[in-house]
Amino acid sequence: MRKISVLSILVILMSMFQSCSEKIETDLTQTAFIPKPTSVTATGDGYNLTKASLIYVQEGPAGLLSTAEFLAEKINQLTGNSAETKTTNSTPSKGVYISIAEDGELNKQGYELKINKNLISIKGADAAGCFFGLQTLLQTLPVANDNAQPLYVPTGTITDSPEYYYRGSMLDVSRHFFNVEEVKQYIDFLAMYKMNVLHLHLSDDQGWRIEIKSWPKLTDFGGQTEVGGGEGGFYTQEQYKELVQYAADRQIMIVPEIDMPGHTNAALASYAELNCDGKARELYTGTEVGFSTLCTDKEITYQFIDDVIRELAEITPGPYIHIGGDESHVTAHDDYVYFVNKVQDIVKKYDKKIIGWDEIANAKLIDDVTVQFWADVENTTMGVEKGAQVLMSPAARAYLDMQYDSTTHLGLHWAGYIEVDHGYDWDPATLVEGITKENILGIEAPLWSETVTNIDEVEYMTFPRLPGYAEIGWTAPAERNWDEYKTRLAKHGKRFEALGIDYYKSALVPWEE
Ligand code: TNX
Repeated sequence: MRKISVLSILVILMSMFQSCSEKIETDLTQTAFIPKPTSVTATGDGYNLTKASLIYVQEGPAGLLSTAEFLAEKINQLTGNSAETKTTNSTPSKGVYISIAEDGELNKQGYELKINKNLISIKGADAAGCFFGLQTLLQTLPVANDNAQPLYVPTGTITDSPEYYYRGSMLDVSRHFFNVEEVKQYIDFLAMYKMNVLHLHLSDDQGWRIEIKSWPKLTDFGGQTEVGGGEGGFYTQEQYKELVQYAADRQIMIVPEIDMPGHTNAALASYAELNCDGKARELYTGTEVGFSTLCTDKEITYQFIDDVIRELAEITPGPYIHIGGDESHVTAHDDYVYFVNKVQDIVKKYDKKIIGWDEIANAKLIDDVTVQFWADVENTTMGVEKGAQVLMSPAARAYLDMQYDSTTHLGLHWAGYIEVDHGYDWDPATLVEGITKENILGIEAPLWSETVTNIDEVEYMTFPRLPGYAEIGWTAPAERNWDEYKTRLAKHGKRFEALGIDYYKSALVPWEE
């Protein structure tokens, strides 16, 4: 009897000792931030997040409240608090404070995150900057806190801003359809790493995925299958708007793509009149490319495109519409050029800017066009000569559907294998001769989905490469090198696991046990 109680006292003492000695990280420079911030200085103390109960938002500027609410939700999840948000017109002395910097004080999309014992201040150049500052703050914390440990944020100051304006990823929802919940999950992944664009590849040979009210068969018929013969699907305009809002709350814009004149079999199957021979095509569930084309000399084709772009522009608040333009192998060159010229005018009429795959550089190119470099250097440099900006998505470096190595059970390898180091270790501004930083709008990592059928497979191809693309877009090349990056990435493995992300455990990364 006596023995047991001595033992239990001992156990209690030992566990007390253990929790007292639990090391609280107070050195902000030790956090494995991805993307790497411009500057981090530590002051060696800790802010007790468990005590955070009020998140103040500067009164006036738009777009801050969604960031505050996002933060409140995270804090409450982690600490069990019931932190609330509140607007104020003066800097508080305690809690968390989100505000906008003076004009010119910080670079666009940039922020200053200042943590001291009593106050966490997130000051953004704009609303986007505030959200990115919040993401940095979240990286100082675990993603989950199941045993409700007290949480401290190391004190210090971070100032930070991105190298490129546009940092994105593309999800091909046509070859395989991903539903609203899955797309939201993808948006969450982008948000964690300060990416600000989701490009949705909404139409291709295998399926049309966005409701167009004036051409209902596009989805009623053309949306009903996918690669392999599954049932496909589509987004109603209401669902698309829901995605746009969900993304916007995370400072992400959606760039919708309607691929044309090739990659259009789903439309050609839905409406016979879009074919030059007036005959509807069969639905297609294979993975060949380059066999379909809209009829470029029919009036109805341009009426169709006008309707599609008009409806899409109405539900897309972002400035861009992507017109595809790739691999139109069965469209005669002159017809292709004529077509792309006409489509640019239609997009412009609806006040949107154009992005297209690098082939569109063969057309005239109106003002403010962006060519997305994926394969052809000549096309891309021709685009630059015609005054276009470049979006960098080199297939051999940035395609998320490329296999990691020859043992990867998903994906393709026509552009080569992309191990995690190969995906990370390049500079958009020096990769292609003649294309320099001034020409580059940003970078995008596309995930084509011929072989990718569900969100677990999306995760496997995306992680751990996505954080690397986020860092390429955000961090200056002089501040990046693989050997240092891989040690930071290694610390994110636990975060992926806690989030249930099914990632590729590359042997090149020293993952922490
Ligand atoms: C090429 S990249 C394509 C897509 C395929 C992809 C597969 C581009 C503009 N076109 O149609 O899905 O390869 O990696």
